[in-house]
Amino acid sequence: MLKLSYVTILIMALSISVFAEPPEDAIEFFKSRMAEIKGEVPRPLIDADLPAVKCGTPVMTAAKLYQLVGENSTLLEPLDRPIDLPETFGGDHILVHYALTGLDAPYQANVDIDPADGVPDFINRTLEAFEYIWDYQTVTLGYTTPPTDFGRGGDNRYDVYLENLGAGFYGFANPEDVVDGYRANSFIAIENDFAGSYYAANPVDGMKVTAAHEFFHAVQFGYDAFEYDFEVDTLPQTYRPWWFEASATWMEDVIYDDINDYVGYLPFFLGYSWMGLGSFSYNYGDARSYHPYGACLWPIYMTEKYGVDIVREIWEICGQTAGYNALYAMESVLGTRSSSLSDGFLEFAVWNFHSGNFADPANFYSEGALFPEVDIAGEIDSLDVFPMHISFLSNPPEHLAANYIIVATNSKPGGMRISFDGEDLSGASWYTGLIGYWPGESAWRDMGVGYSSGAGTDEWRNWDIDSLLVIIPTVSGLTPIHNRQFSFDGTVVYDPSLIGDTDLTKGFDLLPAYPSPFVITGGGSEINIPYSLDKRYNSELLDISVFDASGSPVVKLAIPSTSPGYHENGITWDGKNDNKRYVASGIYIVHMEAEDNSAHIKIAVVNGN
Ligand SMILES: [Ca+2]
Ligand SMILES: [Ca+2]
Ligand SMILES: [Ca+2]
Ligand SMILES: [Ca+2]
Ligand SMILES: [Zn+2]
Repeated sequence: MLKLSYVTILIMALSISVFAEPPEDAIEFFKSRMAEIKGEVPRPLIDADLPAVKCGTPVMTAAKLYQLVGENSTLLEPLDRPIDLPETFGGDHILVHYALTGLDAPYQANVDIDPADGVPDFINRTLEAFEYIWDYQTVTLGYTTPPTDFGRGGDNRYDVYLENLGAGFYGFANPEDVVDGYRANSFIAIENDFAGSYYAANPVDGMKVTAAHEFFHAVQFGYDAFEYDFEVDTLPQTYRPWWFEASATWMEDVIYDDINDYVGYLPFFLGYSWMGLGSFSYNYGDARSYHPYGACLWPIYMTEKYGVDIVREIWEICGQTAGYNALYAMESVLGTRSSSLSDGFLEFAVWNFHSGNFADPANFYSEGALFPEVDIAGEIDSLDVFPMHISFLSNPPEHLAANYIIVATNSKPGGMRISFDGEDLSGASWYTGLIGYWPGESAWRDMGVGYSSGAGTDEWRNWDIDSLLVIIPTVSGLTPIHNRQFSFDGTVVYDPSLIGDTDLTKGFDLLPAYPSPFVITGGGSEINIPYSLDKRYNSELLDISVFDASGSPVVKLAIPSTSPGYHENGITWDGKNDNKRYVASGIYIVHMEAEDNSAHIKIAVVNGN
């Protein structure tokens, strides 16, 4: 009866009126996958050069969902806690279960010198790591502690079981009881010795990244154990717990920055940039089975740009609503940082270009030099062939994905005119970026493709000061769209006359200011005017002034930084004129000028004093 009530709550919470009985073949699928993860049956062979599948949690959470919605008792036993692990060693929050002999015995089960306490040293290291991770995630980073397990495993401490898992699996977190409708307590099973794996020679490192990853799953279950995108009638094919995996992999590098296990999965993300952010697959060996780990770059981008708290804020919003609302949560937290899911995703796509040989650790990913490069969907390397079409690429982008089209400038003077026309999308939008790449000082901007038309034009002047122009169409939107690629058409035209800066809005630009209107309340209120700059203005003196509607000068403003690129933390104005008095309500013009260029923007001011 208890289980039934959980199911009822779950169904109400997820607002899904009809759950079909899971098909028998799907139940068998999950049973066999669970047996592979636990090493009870051999895993089907996949290419030995491919990285480990690593995490068994998605199978366990999907099996749990099936067991709940189908009330399927045949899935109960495979989901049970491990047995036959007689030894325990615990700390303040964690209890580690292990065996001294047999297949499950830990790495160097007979080594007990550091300290000589009757406990294998690998178990000492495991407990230390989990206690450190508990403190790091719940105290340092401020996440809520995993829900209590009601004394299971011996007491209320969180239980970790060392087991000989199947080849290529490092660990899993297993949700147990559903509490509050959609949260769950859990336990973790972790590989006992990492024999035969990438970490065979250094199992402590393998244990550490796995512990950071799996314990974050336990924390995630305390927010929403159902934070995945799925269609119950077509499980397992349509089950996509990508945000669980992306953020758990991100957590590995937050806690253990030097191990960099995530880098091994980036070829399946950066090398498949057309593949949607929400991709997931149970077909081990398929790029989509590794893609969710490589998707850790999305939270890495967000935290390197906005600080580590942003991921916790996303999970807090995920935890406010049962079921999958991660994209809305991202829209919300990026919105509080004057960005959005779409603007952030486009900037993320720009960051992803800056990897491998194009890395720029000062301005983009700090570890980008370790990364492989993005896949290039199209490359234009000759100035003789313009106008060049940029359509008919073999892999146009899926939802929340990007293409990269490179135009080599070959040091020829002039610039490019770009036109872009994306397929009309329902429930999604095209966001297209342009990068003028030069080592260490790329400039980029959103080319401003229309949200409804998906079309736009832009020009990139003086491109010979860049080595490459990169066109980056992305598809964004809050509603997941699967199994679809979105086509686009466009042309790139070389124009040697695009030199100098006759265009008044390019080269540098002022972007919409906020708050709008700017209500002067005194006491530190100010308006922020984001701006972008090409690198040619690096050392030039820019003159920025505010004028009133009649054209009379009001005050001069300072530019906070002349480094090339887009500056969200822009030019600020406190609403005072040259005489340190607040101006009257009205329309004002902010004007930015250099010797050869100018830009301006109107702002509405309300004097609320
Ligand atoms: Ca010891
Ligand atoms: Ca316990
Ligand atoms: Ca690192
Ligand atoms: Ca949720
Ligand atoms: Zn995982």
